[in-house]
Amino acid sequence: MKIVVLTGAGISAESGVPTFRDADGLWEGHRVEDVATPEAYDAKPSMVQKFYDARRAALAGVEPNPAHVALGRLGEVLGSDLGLVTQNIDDLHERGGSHDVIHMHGELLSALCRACDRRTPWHGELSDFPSCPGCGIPELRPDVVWFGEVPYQMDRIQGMLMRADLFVSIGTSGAVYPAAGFVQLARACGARTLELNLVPSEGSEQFHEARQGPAGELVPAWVDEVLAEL
Ligand code: BV8
Repeated sequence: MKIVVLTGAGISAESGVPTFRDADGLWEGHRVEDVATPEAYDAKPSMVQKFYDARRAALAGVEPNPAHVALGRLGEVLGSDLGLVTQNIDDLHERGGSHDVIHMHGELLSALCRACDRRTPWHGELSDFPSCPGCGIPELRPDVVWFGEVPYQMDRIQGMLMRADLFVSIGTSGAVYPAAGFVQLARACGARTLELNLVPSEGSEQFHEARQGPAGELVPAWVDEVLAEL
């Protein structure tokens, strides 16, 4: 049984990581277009770097919740038959026991050099514009996909969606593309589709089944169901 899971900010909410659209549209006091676009970075690099420095630092104070751990358990059993794609840039899936997580919007704990394109694991700050360990040029930016930029590993993700028997979307508002379109591709290719979310998302109608509730409760229960059927 091939399963593809897509997660969004809602799966990390119970760990204390703020979501994007639950806090009256502001994101840690910023409008998305002021901090998550290449134009914003070019216009105010320090402000954007500080926004990500704060989120990177906050990771040290949060823990995976039962939803992350349940998906880790599912991956232990299914191995490569589970594809885990996340829109989140935190490392809670990895710390919850998942392997080979596809971060389609990048990762907070990685820095991307605009001069040489190298990626470097990064746990500290970038707003002091350190030199790239690879080329020595101080052009390191957060290794995240901003609006208008191309999400990572799209070919791999689309191949997984076309082969999936089941597509499950967890904790995402269905507001951002191309992630919000995955359910359509999976369904068109014959997969059953399930949404697990606190409230019905913008795309709820496109799923065969939608369950509402906190991920910390819904995801472990769903994983138990799947494991019982194997
Ligand atoms: C691209 C990374 C081309 C950085 C992010 C007009 C129409 C349609 C599309 C567009 C358009 N104009 C422009 C576009 C494209 C644009 C887009 O979709 N814009 C939207 C706003 C209209 N997309 C892009 O630019 C993307 N690139 O399209 O390139 C392309 C396409 C295909 C192939 C090749 C090339 C790039 C988008 C990536 C932007 N980067 N983040 C960072 O994180 O700082 S997006 C950001 O918001 C997050 O990464 C996340 O992915 C995204 C969506 O947020 P969610 O994760 O869903 O979180 P949200 O707060 O919205 O919702 C939380 C949900 O959880 C809620 O439903 C809530 O009810 C639920 N919840 C809360 N608590 C719980 C819970 N559920 C369960 N349990 C709980 N406890």
